[in-house]
Amino acid sequence: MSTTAAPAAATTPSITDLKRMAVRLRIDIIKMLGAAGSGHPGGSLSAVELITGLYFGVMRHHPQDPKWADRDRFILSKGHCCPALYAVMAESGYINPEVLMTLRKMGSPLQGHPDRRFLPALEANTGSLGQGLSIGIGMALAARLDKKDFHTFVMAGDGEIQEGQNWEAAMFAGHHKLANLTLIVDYNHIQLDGFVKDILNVAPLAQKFEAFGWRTVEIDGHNFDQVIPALKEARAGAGGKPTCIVANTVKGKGVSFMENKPEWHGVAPNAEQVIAAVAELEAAAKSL
Ligand SMILES: Cc1ncc(C[n+]2csc(CCOP(=O)(O)OP(=O)(O)O)c2C)c(N)n1
Repeated sequence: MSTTAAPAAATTPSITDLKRMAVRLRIDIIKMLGAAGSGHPGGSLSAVELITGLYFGVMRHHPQDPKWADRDRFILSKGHCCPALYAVMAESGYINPEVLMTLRKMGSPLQGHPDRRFLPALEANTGSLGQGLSIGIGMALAARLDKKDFHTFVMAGDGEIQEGQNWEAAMFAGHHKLANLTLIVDYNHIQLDGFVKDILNVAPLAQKFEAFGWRTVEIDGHNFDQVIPALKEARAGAGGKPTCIVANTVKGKGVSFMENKPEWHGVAPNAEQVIAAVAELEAAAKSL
């Protein structure tokens, strides 16, 4: 059990600082996946601004005391995109940055899908899609019962939303008005091997969640000017309902040869591709 008091409120970095951080995280993700030789670049890259906004703009958390009882919870339900989570955890101070390059290696705390046995600072083991929202509901209910004001954030993929368990969970959270719960859907329009609209369309997503009793907001998930206010309003429990943030994103964002291409869902870049991707990202950082 943690005994550490609440950390001093951190000042939110400027939008320019957040953008620079997002580029750094994308470079980490590419290098980690290149070193591992396997993994999921597309959905890791699409989630970067959302995860950066959470860890550096909105969540109350305490990297020096990961089990601080009043911390906000974050569950990456689309667990295959953990390179983005590990990169932001390193940037925050939960993980030694040197460990990032051990991704997917035997004995590494950074397993191919988040695993608390090896990295206890994680809130949940994920990777079997469709379960994160239900786990988050459990945490939000516990907060209500314990009269604690921490918030639980869950991130799911748009393909993942096809899983039926999400809809039972959505119905439950809406019915119980779990305003201390936020679902962020990384709506990058692509799932494992094709476009969501062609395989099993989830649209209109915001209207569906509204019908289940949620407050919904649609944003550009790469624009910090939209990401930060949407996360802050959700954190505040606006509307007295759970919030679903439908974040429109681009799979593979930031690396032109990966953007919007289903084939980059679950293939690591080779050495040449790592060099090209990092060069492109570094060039983008210079113009910020
Ligand atoms: C229950 C379950 N079924 C299948 C898979 C295999 N799988 C891994 S990623 C993925 C596609 C996920 O698509 P999406 O949620 O859109 O993720 P993103 O595009 O953000 O990577 C699938 C089917 C899984 N991990 N879990």
